[in-house]
Order: sequence, then structure tokens, then C-alpha cells
Amino acid sequence: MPETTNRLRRALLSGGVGALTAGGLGVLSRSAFAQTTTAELPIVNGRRNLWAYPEKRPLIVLASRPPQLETPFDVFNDGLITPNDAFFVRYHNSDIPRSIDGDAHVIKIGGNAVGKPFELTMAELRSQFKPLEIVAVNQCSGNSRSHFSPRVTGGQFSNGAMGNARWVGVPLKDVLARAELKNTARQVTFNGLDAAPLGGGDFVKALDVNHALDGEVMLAYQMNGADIPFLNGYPVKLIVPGYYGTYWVKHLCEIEVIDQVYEGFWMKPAYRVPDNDCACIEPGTTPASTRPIGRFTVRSFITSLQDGAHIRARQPTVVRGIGFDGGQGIREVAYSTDGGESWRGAKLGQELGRYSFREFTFAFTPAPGVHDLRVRAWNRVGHSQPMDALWQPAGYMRNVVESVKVIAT
Ligand SMILES: Nc1nc2c(c(=O)[nH]1)N[C@H]1C(S)=C(S)[C@@H](COP(=O)(O)O)O[C@H]1N2
Ligand SMILES: [Mo]
Repeated sequence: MPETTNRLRRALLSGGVGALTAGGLGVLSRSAFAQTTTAELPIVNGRRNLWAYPEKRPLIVLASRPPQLETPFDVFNDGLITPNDAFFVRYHNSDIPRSIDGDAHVIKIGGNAVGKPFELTMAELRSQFKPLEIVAVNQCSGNSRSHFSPRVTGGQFSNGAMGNARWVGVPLKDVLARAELKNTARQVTFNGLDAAPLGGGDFVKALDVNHALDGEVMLAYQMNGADIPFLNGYPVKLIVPGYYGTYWVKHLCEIEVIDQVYEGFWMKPAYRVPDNDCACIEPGTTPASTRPIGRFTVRSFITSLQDGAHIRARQPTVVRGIGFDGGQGIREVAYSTDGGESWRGAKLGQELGRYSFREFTFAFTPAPGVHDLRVRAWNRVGHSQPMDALWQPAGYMRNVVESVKVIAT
């Protein structure tokens, strides 16, 4: 019997999924944490608590001030849209707003590259513009950071710092048309109601003006047919389809069009990646130069089976999962049931738009024993996922082909 199988069997006998992971067998699914109450979970990050914040179901609490909440991974198997009450929450600074009048809330539009600064209330935003709807994934740059090896500092998320929602709002382009942009306009900055009482810099992000005016970057006031949950940015949040969540500024209250490149703390030195093709470097080295983080890389996950799951041998099992990328759309997902030795095509599901999660399925009839399942996606311009994990000092952009080991009995 191979060594892995032995280890698995021992682990399973001695206490379930947590112990199994403690035995060193690959990626830990966070939902395993959620369901395990044994004290045998010391390795990846120790045991995490689940707690229900306002408007939220119990989520994995990484920090409470400000709240950092992660979605338990099994939620992604429930459907392609992530429910509002399960959607992850990430903030940087401790002074987050506690109450907001959703109609009276005002967005100030100004900066040295607009001819006509003005203020827009939420009531005006909702009534005076044509709404746009986009299904798009919001993913934190540091999603999956806890799986980096060597380890890196920062919020130790597993794979649940992402979610897919149907956003309704107004294209930023239409709002900025009222501000009479000057031809000196270079970037647009975005600020929310939260503040940084302990220093470190108010959370302000910037996009190049061409990107900001692309017609898809939008001021969203609805998420999955309801108001945006408070902790996800009520009453208005910037949506930047295909781009990492760091740009999706919550409780948006100030937009400035400026004649230079903005270099506040959260644009520089924070949220930057090595300025090369892979946005990666050898562990322990320093990047020669950096650029602001941008679009998502291609990712795919099996959602219907957790690492360490038991399945029936010699019975067909339908395995389900999701793929997504930075906005080209997923063209193909391949799967392997032998640890990456051989690959076949999975079946793609419904297309909800090129920024959305895309479902895939494949059928698998396992022989008795341990099976190492892997999935790998390609987008429409041929970008895919590396077989070996890339590394970078901030722990951003993980997109390695993941492994889920299952036991058929
Ligand atoms: N106002 C404000 N907006 C913010 C942040 C923040 O700290 N303050 N964090 C950003 C980061 S890094 C992420 S990943 C997303 C997370 O969005 P969510 O909390 O709605 O899931 O919010 C972004 N918008
Ligand atoms: Mo983030």
C-alpha cells in the first residue's frame, strides 16, 4: 500500500478531516475547519471561529477589528452566485462606519482635472441614470494566501476570500460625464467612509482614466437584487470587473479626477506585484520593480468534494466546480484523476457573463483507493494556471492547479 494511503487511513482512524490534513496531505479546505471541532487542527492556521455578523450567516473570522470574514468553501458548491449573507468581508482600517443613511449619502466628485465638481446623492444616483447589470467575481488579492510556501505575512485566507454576485449600478463613465473632464485627466481616485485612526493611510485607490471610463467600471447600489450588505460597502461600492477586490472601494464617498498618477499608501507601496510576466519571483528575493496589482489570473476549483472526502468506489460520481478569470471568460477546463498524469475535458455549464464563475462538471468512476483530483482552466486568450505554485512576497494572485485527494471505498 502506498505511503499516502497508509497515512490517510491512520489519519482517518484517528479523527477525521482535520487530522487528515494535519498528516500533511495537501490543501485544507476551510469548510473542513468549519465542520471539525477536534483539537487536532494545529497546522495550517489553527482553528478558526465562525461568527454571524449583522446581515451575515456564520463566517470564518480572521480578525474582528476591522472585520475580516471568510466564506466557508462549501458555499461555492451551492450555486454560481454567492449569497449576500455568505459573501466575504475585508477591510483595512479600524474606523469603519457604523450607520449610514442610504438615501442621503453623498458622493463628492471633484479633483484638479474636472471642470465642474458636483455632489450626487444616492437618491439621484438611483433615479437619474440608466442602470447597468454585471455578474462579476470579487476576489481579494490575498485570496488563498495561507497556502503560500514559503509562508508570507498578511491576512491568512484560505480559498474563501472571493464571491460572485449580480451587481446593479451606474457606469462611472455616465457620472463623470457631468463633471466635464479636462484633457489633463490622468487617474481617478476613490475614497470610502472608513478612516485610519491609527495611521497607515486612509484607504484610497486609483484607476487610470481610460479604465475608469470603460463603461463597465460602475457605482453599484444593488447586490443580488438587494441593497449591498453594510459590511460589503452599503450604500454604494465601486465595481471593477475582472480586477482584484482592492479596487472595489466600499461606502464610496469621494471621487477625484486628477492630472497625475496617485501614489497614496494603498497604491504604493501596498498592493503591488513584481513587474514581470508571471508577477512572481524566487522566494526570498526582491522584485526589481513593481506595478499596481491588476486583473485576476485564471483559477479553477473543485467545489463538490473536499480534500479528504470519502466517495463510493466503482460508482459514478459527478464532480462539480467553478472556474473564472480576469474577464476573457473561461474557454476550457481539463481534469485529472491521477494527480496530473493524464487529462480530459470537463463539461462547461451555463455562461453568466465573462466576469462570472463558470460551472464545470465531470463524471468519475473511481477504483478503490486514494485519488488525486486536479482541474485546470484556460481562458479565451489561452491563459491558464501553473502546475507549480508561483511565489511573491505579498502572497497575492495564487492560481496554481489545486489538488483534492479523495478516498474511494
Ligand atoms: N472603503 C473600503 N473599501 C474597500 C476596502 C477597505 O478597506 N475599505 N478593502 C478592499 C479590499 S482589499 C477588498 S478584497 C474588497 C473586499 O470586498 P468585500 O468586503 O465587499 O468582500 O473591498 C475593498 N474595498
Ligand atoms: Mo483585498
